[in-house]
Amino acid sequence: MRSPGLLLLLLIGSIASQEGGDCCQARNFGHGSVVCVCNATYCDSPGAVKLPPVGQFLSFLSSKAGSRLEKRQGQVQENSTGAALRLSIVPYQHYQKIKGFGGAMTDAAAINILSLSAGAQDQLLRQYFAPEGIEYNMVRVPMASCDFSTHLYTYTDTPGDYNLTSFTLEKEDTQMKIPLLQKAQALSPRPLSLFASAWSAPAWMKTNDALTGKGSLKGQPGGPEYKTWAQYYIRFLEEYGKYNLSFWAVTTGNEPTAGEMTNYSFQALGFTPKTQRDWVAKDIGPALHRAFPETRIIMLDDNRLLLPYWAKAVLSDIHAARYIHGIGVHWYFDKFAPADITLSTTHHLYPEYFLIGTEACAGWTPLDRGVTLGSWERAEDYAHDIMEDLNNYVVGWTDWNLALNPEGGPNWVKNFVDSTIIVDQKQDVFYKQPTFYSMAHYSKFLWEGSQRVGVSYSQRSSLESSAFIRPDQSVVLVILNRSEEDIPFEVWDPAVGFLSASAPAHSILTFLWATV
Ligand SMILES: *[C@@H]1O[C@H](CO)[C@@H](O)[C@H](O)[C@H]1NC(C)=O
Ligand SMILES: *[C@@H]1O[C@H](CO)[C@@H](O)[C@H](O)[C@H]1NC(C)=O
Ligand SMILES: *[C@@H]1O[C@H](CO)[C@@H](O)[C@H](O)[C@H]1NC(C)=O
Ligand SMILES: *[C@@H]1O[C@H](CO)[C@@H](O)[C@H](O)[C@H]1NC(C)=O
Ligand SMILES: *[C@@H]1O[C@H](CO)[C@@H](O)[C@H](O)[C@H]1NC(C)=O
Ligand SMILES: CC(=O)N[C@H]1CO[C@H](CO)[C@@H](O)[C@@H]1O
Repeated sequence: MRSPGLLLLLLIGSIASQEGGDCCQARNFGHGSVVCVCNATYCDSPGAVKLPPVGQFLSFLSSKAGSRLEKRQGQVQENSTGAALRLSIVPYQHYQKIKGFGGAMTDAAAINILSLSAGAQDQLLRQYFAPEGIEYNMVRVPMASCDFSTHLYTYTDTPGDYNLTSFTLEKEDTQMKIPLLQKAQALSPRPLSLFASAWSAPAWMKTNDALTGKGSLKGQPGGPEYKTWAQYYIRFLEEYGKYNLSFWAVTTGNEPTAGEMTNYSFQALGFTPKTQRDWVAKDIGPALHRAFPETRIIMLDDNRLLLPYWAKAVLSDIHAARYIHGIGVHWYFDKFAPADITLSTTHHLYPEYFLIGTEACAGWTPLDRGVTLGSWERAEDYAHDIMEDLNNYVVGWTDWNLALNPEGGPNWVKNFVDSTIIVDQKQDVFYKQPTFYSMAHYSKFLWEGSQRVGVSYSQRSSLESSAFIRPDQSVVLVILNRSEEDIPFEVWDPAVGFLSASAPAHSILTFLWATV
């Protein structure tokens, strides 16, 4: 018989691990901040967050100095703290509702995750999808190969197979991505919103007879190639459906400008705004509506600097617009495309279509290429871009590869980039990068259906912020300080009172409190 003392110890142990709060096993690689090291038996995790009673608030801090979702509980006060800077929540200013946050299950991500021991794989998936992790609810799934694959393939590489009789999923789907997606779904308390993006059509359907480089579908929208390409999407959804994986949305294709204007060294399929518009109106729109009426169509799936131009070209046509639900944006070149004149302008022109981030990664520019373990600069780039998007009507943000190796691959054209989780297979460990926590500050707290509200500043400040009311009426406030100084401030929510706070230099803070 077990002694009551041991039982009590076991109980306390299991409560502690469910509630998280385990410390980051920090490792400094000399790039500004630290990574958190996880293995088959240990990983720091924020735990399931319980909303404190009215009158108290929680704050979570991550910083360049090394804090990682460090939890504090505080008392809401009746009176102002006297701080010069006051951020007031303006609950009657209502903006967009949140869809969610996530990453992409590429071939490379699946290869890396599966290279770990079973225990470490489980830890990694829990970090993203379980209630004790950062609670991703969206996953982007490439249809067939992209640059983050080890070889070139589509699901119908038999020339002239317009009826798609040879359509088959690849082993990357059946043995890697699908089992991992099923595990992710099993860990998540809510249904995951999957969305699919294709990089290239089979070579035989294309003007350049290749998956890579500059080329588009042969013929015209409404013609055999465009029709078959729409049916290929339907076949993909049917095949994944056999594994109980249903898709919330499909995009009209990854980066259509890549195959149209540039000679990409990897998989691409060119569309102009006109061919995208007409393909939706004549082919994929009606075909998807017939076969999968619940599945959304997201147009663009390319850089926001193309807005509002592409939205106008596609959505001003009622035959295309009736089938489209949202506009997907990538974050590359965001510095040259101010959020207000791209995102907000598009929102005001087409308020009934949601805007959503469908791809972003660090380490993609020639001057700053690949993995940098522990970079806080990249964490700030993420946190800033997400906040800027959210403050300009974007409803969700999807990171690129869920996991990469220390080189930033595998990638068959050596287009290596960074990821929120870097897998070191040799040591059976994975590193959670600072960018992982940037995602966490939003993904863990902003449930689907949370609505952005106003924040008013008592004085000018470079402190960035975004506030939301969740479906249970609790408030989430995310604060980003990208500067060197610490200055105290207070938050005023007319519904509850004053919160005394301070954002350390180079930090991300999430506040959470109940109002009812
Ligand atoms: C896993 O990490 C924990 C915490 O750092 C450590 O105590 C343990 O020895 C590690 N396990 C292995 C197998 O390395
Ligand atoms: C808040 O301010 C009022 C008016 O100045 C004062 O009467 C009250 O005692 C203060 N409450 C607290 C908790 O300090
Ligand atoms: C495609 O299917 C149609 C109808 O079943 C058939 O008439 C046609 O011959 C098929 N084409 C090819 C290339 O197999
Ligand atoms: C799919 O789900 C159904 C019902 O939940 C279940 O009966 C079936 O076994 C599942 N199939 C697969 C392939 O997981
Ligand atoms: C595109 O690039 C490939 C090499 O990546 C090259 O072989 C080909 O000639 C280029 N085509 C054009 C039209 O520039
Ligand atoms: C809490 C706070 O506002 N901290 C700092 C954030 O960054 C700005 C910009 O330099 C500083 O002025 C603040 O003191």
